[in-house]
Amino acid sequence: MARILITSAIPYINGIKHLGNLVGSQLPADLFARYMRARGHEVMFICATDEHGTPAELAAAKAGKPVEDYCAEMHEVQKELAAGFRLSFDHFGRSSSQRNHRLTQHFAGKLAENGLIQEVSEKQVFSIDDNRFLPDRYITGTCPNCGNTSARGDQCEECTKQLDPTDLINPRSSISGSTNLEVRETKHLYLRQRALRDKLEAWIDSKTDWPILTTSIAKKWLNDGDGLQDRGITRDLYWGIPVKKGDAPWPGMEGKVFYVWFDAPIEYIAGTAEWADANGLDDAAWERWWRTDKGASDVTYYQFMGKDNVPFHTLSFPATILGSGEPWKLVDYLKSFNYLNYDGGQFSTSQGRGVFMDQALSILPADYWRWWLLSHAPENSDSEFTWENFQASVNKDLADVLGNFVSRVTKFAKSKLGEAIPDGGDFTPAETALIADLGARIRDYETLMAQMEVRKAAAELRAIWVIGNEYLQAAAPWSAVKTDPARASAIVRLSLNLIRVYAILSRPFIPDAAATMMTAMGSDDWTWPEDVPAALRALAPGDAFSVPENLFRKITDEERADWQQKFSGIRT
Ligand code: B3M
Ligand code: ZN
Repeated sequence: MARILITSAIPYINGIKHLGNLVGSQLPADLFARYMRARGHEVMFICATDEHGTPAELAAAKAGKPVEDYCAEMHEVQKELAAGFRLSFDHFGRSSSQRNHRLTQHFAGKLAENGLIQEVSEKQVFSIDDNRFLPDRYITGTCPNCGNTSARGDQCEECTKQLDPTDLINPRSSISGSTNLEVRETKHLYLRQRALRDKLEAWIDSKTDWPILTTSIAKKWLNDGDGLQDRGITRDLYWGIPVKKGDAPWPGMEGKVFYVWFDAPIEYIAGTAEWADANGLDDAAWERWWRTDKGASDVTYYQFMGKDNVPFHTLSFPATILGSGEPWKLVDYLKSFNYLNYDGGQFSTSQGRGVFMDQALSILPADYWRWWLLSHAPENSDSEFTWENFQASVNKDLADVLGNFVSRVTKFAKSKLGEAIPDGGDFTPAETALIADLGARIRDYETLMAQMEVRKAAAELRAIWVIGNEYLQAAAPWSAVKTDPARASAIVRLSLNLIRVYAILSRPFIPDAAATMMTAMGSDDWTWPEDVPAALRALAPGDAFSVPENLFRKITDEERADWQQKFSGIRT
């Protein structure tokens, strides 16, 4: 039994995530976690909400709520949606937790001790009426390029020109509207990533098994232009983790917080500590996942994320870990994803374009989405969600192939042989062939799942479902029952056992349908089918089974057209 640590990129707190976000991190991480648990490994699967930074402050202001309240509410919303999608986190934490405060301050303190923090003086806009420094995007004014009167201090959204706040004509505070602004000197902390460049490069070079997408992004950032840059890790914001050196104050840094991207990945560790706290366990319980001096040297750590998050996880976060000089666990394997597009364009949170997690669950149960998203995961290139494709996949794969097999077998068995597992004779060449085929495919499926080849694993699973239908078609118990009832019993017995095996194999993808299948077979034995012939005799003859309700329904053309229309515009 191995010990497997899995983290998914932690979603921003400001708003509900769309399906593109889901398939790029949390969902494939869940697939992998479920698979590894099914194989009997010890799994720790952590996610959280990413709660700090300007976007959180702005979203709270827009909602007219104190940022603390806004984050607490949105955390609950995201947690519930995660549960709705059956994301099986061991803990869904919060980057604003006290655990993360302490750990973030701890890392900053260690980095400072090791000479890796530089204090830099900068000029920044101070709002006298708001009594605070303003981050660039908190300043509004007229764009010198196109005349847009509500350009932001970092960029004009009309003409897309990148701006400095001092470029703006008639600048004003986005908080109060005040024009009473002046430029003042302020100090910020920089993480000296350049000093860690060689260490980072050697570490990345040692990861020869990483997906090309991951390595190419990491190398690009390591080598492009001037190469790895030192990075500001503090901000003048109210909401965030106060800048401290461990437990001690940091002179000159009063009123400042750490940059959201400094504390967010540390939440992976803090989230595991939150898990221990929530379960009444001591520090040793989470440290054995993260500290190689405290038991984590036999842990394999996997991260899942969209490609835009790769630089922070291959350079910045490792710089924090390596720079601390302490024996914290570094990621072993980083699985990254391209983007999922939506119906001829992009999913967009700011524009409300696409299908969002709450909307998806309001029209169909989680399994339908899980299956489509995972079987179309944007692994080797961007992929696209269209309603036609969604309808076709659901109707063919789930309803026609898997659902139909389960329904045909159970209905036939019940009507001709009664509602108990029949006693069947020995396997004939037809069953032997099925077992050989199934066995080979299951071993393939295992390999693909272990390699996190999500799309290929889905295709293999579908092929496994197909061979059940083919077997049933060829064995034709409906004919056999007239001439050779014992043979019909044997076919049905095997087919019912196959349903149980399908439940086990399919569970990482479609956990609810898997549970329905298992319950219908009157079993709760989720043992992985290492030994296929044995697994196909696992249900005891005489035990009751039942005909499950339709596992999957088909999506009609009217529904498809209706949803296409409903989600074509902009979310309000
Ligand atoms: N919150 C961005 C995102 O949700 C960011 C990830 C943080 S991972 C430590 O895509
Ligand atoms: Zn402009």
